[in-house]
Amino acid sequence: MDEFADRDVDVDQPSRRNFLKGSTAAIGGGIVGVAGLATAAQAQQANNLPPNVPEWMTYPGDDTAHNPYGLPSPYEEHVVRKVLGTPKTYSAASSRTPLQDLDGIITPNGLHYERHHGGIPEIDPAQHRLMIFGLVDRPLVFTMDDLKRFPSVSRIHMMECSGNQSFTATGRNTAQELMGLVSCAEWTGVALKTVLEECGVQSNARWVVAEGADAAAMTRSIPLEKCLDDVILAYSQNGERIRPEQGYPLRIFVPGYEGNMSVKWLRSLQVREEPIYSREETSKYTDLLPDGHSRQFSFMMEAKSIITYPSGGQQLSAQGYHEISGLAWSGYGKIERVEVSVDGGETWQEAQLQDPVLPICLTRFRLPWAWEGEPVTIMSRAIDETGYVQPTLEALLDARGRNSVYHNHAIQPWAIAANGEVSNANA
Ligand SMILES: Nc1nc2c(c(=O)[nH]1)N[C@H]1C(S)=C(S)[C@@H](COP(=O)(O)O)O[C@H]1N2
Ligand SMILES: [Mo]
Repeated sequence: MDEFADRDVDVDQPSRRNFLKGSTAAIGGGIVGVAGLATAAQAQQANNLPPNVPEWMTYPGDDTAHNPYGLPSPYEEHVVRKVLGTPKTYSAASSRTPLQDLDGIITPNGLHYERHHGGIPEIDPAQHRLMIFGLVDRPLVFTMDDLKRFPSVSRIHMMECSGNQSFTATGRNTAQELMGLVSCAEWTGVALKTVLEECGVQSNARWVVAEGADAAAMTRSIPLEKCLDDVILAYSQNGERIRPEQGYPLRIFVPGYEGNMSVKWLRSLQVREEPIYSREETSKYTDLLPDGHSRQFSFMMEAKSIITYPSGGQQLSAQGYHEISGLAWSGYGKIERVEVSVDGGETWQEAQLQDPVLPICLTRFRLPWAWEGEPVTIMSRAIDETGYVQPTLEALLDARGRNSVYHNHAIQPWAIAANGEVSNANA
């Protein structure tokens, strides 16, 4: 296992001098107030604007329309997951989180990204079992009720597909299209360590093989050491039971590792001496290096970040003050620092990190910025608590060659045109 293979990527360390040079972000321009009413539609709506009493204050709200399970405002119906292209079948689809439309760090459950290889199975939790066998003293079969009787744990973690921002992607422009295969939720369940201890792991055991109860029978080998550390058998997501898309009623959640290790609809765990070398760890999810060897295994998700405002497909409405905002994360732990460049990578300024800053979790960053109306390229780079600096695409390609599909964690630059239009500067 060579988890550190790509951590030798050579990136310029930010210098103190560059910080000072870049930190001229005086907040100019002011915030634009309610402007003149330009269109007929706006003029019609003027009746609802101050100082008038808006129409919706003139009668009681319609409580017959009460939703037993609440939905967002109809005015937000554009904020949805998105499937790229026209997938042949939805069962082999991935759908992406609209990163550019979300605030904070938690992904609402209906917007968590999805990736499934054999569709979403409809599982009756009363008939679902988790079987643990192999190198254990007591092979056991657990019902969902059995698992809920164990002491529980809750942790907020991001999860990212190794195919996020894939090296082979073309024609993508928004944050959602480019990097929407990352999401973040509070996961609740039982520590795998607790359940494995109940079964009694034998001394020659090194790996745990997780299998899903979907038509793809997704199967991955996880190092035992990781399983005894922070892996969760999760049954809840942001407080409610895991959604069917996310693995109802049970998934294994492997913090910091590529998303495909977090097997959904978990039905069995086999404790072994060797990995099982499943389809997902031979024909897929390996990374071909220039010398013809493959990186095996490439579990870890590296430090990464993306500016979500302003980002591709958006338009700056005015010159002057804008808050640059985005997300950073690392499979190795906490985000230490995020730096933002508003001059195409010449100089870098330190962004503010919004609390909480949690390990293996999306971290929100912000930087006040005055746009003078000139064309600029903006970008962010994450530095995690190991000191690792998110590389440029060129540095990453130099280190890894051009055969890889997965694990692109390069800096994502956005080009802002003089008219305020924002687009993918790599396109
Ligand atoms: N059983 C099963 N588990 C699975 C998959 C699958 O197809 N079947 N897809 C994997 C992949 S590739 C990823 S990236 C994550 C996606 O999890 P999500 O759909 O909850 O976002 O689940 C992983 N677990
Ligand atoms: Mo994935």
